[in-house]
Amino acid sequence: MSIAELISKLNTLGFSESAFEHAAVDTVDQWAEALATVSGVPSDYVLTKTLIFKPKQPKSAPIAPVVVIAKGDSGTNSTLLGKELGLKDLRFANDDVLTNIFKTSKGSVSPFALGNVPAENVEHIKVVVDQALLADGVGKIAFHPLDSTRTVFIAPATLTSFLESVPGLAAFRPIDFEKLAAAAPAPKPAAAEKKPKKAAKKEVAEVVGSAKLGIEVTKEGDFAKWYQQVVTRSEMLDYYDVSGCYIVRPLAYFVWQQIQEFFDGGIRNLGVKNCYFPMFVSSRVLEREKDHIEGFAPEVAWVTRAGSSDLAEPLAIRPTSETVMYPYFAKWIQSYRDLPLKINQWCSVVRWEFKNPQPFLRTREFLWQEGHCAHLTKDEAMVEVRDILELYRRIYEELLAVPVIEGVKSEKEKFAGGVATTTVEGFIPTTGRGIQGGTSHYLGQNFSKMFNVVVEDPEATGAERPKLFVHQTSWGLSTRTIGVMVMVHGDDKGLVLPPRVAETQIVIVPCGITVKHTDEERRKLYDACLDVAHQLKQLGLRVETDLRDNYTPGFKFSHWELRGVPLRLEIGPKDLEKQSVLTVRRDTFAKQPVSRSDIETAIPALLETIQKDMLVKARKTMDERVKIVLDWENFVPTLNDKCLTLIPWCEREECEEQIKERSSRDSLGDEPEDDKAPSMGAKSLCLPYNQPAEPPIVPGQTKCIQCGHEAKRYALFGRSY
Ligand code: 87F
Repeated sequence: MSIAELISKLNTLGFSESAFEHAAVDTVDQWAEALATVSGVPSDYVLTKTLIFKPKQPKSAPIAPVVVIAKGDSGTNSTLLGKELGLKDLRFANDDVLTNIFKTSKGSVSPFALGNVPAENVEHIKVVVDQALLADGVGKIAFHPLDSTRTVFIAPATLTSFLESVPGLAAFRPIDFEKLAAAAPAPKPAAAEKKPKKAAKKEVAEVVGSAKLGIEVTKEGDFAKWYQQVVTRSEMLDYYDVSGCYIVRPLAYFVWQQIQEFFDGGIRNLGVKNCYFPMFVSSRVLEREKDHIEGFAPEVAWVTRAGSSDLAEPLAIRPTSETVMYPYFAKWIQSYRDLPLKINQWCSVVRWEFKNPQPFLRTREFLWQEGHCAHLTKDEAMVEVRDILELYRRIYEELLAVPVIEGVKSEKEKFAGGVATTTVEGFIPTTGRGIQGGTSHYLGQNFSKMFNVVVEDPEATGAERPKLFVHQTSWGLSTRTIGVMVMVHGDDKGLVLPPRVAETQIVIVPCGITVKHTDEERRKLYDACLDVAHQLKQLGLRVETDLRDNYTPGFKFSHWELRGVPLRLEIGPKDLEKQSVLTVRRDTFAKQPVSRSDIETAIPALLETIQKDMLVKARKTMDERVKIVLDWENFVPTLNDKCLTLIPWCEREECEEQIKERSSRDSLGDEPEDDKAPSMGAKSLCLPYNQPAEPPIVPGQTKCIQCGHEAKRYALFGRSY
């Protein structure tokens, strides 16, 4: 059984989370330590140990192992257990038994290894389960899903269902190890063993609950940890007790609201209206478009119960709203005069992914907008697809100062339900990976045929007017935008926010007040800070004044730097005398005095400069790291230099699969840059609209760098999120 097979089996038994990855562990203590560094694990869980014993038996007897599934800190004395089970001389099973019967090895033993036991051996196995794992109130139980570098947290009921599902396995036996030890003549005190485990658990809780101040790692040094610390410690986001779900705190939500405001204005100009559809989808409606939903089905979350009673019909939670909306398109569109129909909704969607969750980038519930339109003609629909893509580009570049590459997806990467997918692709320099930023699809008539969204041909004459299926578009952009922005601009001090989306654009910090200064002098300085703040607020700028008297200026600088505030104004007694303020940019830390009389022009201009410079800098980095590659030999080395590639490509799906496979194989043995990267193959990110001019693709002459077929265009390939 593979890990994936095990997880999908557990899914059928009530388990709906993902496995957490960590360093390989051999002991319960190491396990606790490893989990303490993993984000998103449940706040309360029980560690376990699974022990495989073998009684002394005649050689001719079939091997009859005893599998003990116990709480990590339960005393599992083999002599007492042997007595209880009426077995002589219980000993730990040797490696042969682990390898040949359970197909596992020492550090990785778990109850799930029972799923590997050949049928002829299963009937001889005894399974013992520690009562302490089955008691009321036990939350989640931790096991390795066949491999000690991963952990799943499952409910006790899932464990028992799993055991019951192993074909041929006799009933398991619950044993109260505490009672067993207490009843024994000379019980070994289990207390000594218990203490360190409790301490280990506390450590987990402390790490989860801690509110450390700064960023403890560098962006280059440990990017995954850096990102996690930046988003949490800047107070953009917090972890939640449902794995893969996060709280979007005001600082991040403000960014989202700026995006909403901009995009709402943009789509209003295009004649799109906002609306809201319910989040629940009946299975009948969801599955009406079978082909489209098929590949996505494992990610659909279902509500099956209300209170204590099962629903008559389970309800899906929307992962996207095509099938929710289009039956109503069919109802509302009766004539070509009802076209175009253009609607958008801002909502959250749920996709129960099992890949590693990442704040903003991959979360099980996320905020997005989804637009859905119906047109009479393909041309009209295509214009809209591109208009929306242009708005997405502007959100990235003009609001978030993140450069993107626009293009069209390959056949393999497009939305399977549609005809063509256009995309804006971002780039994360630190990992060298591309990231899909937003997609705008031309759905053609695929959905209108499925949902019967038809009008009469306005051009036709006579009584029998032929029906025309409408041409549809759909487009979506999510809070992933925020994660991309953080990854692109953040630095070792924390978040760096572009002024247009910063909740606080300017922080004013009084400086240079010492014990030598009088209360009067302090008050004058504070008043000056408040005056400047007032003046700037009048201009519509978002300003904070940090007059807290229990923190030093240095502490305040770090506080606001961590939170990404684009501009700091320092005002000290000397500045008062000179009638000036000192400006300090968050993006460059450049300092520049500004005269009080110039504030109203200089500060807004400086914010604009910061906004512009952030994009220029990010674009320069991206441009340097998007490389034209003209032969396969340079493909993987270029990826390994943390670059994306532009390659002459044949655009065949088969070739794309080969590129992924070959680039993954060729890069084995690389420095691991994060958990996924070492052997990650390259995907096509898009066929950019803006094609390199040099060297030109010559029809009939230029070859695809992978397969040698005729190259059609340059394609952007890279490792990606
Ligand atoms: C996950 C589960 C079920 C993506 C899914 O891109 C269905 C889907 O249809 C699914 N994940 N998709 C494709 C979404 C296509 C399209 N929908 C409107 C968008 C933008 C907004």
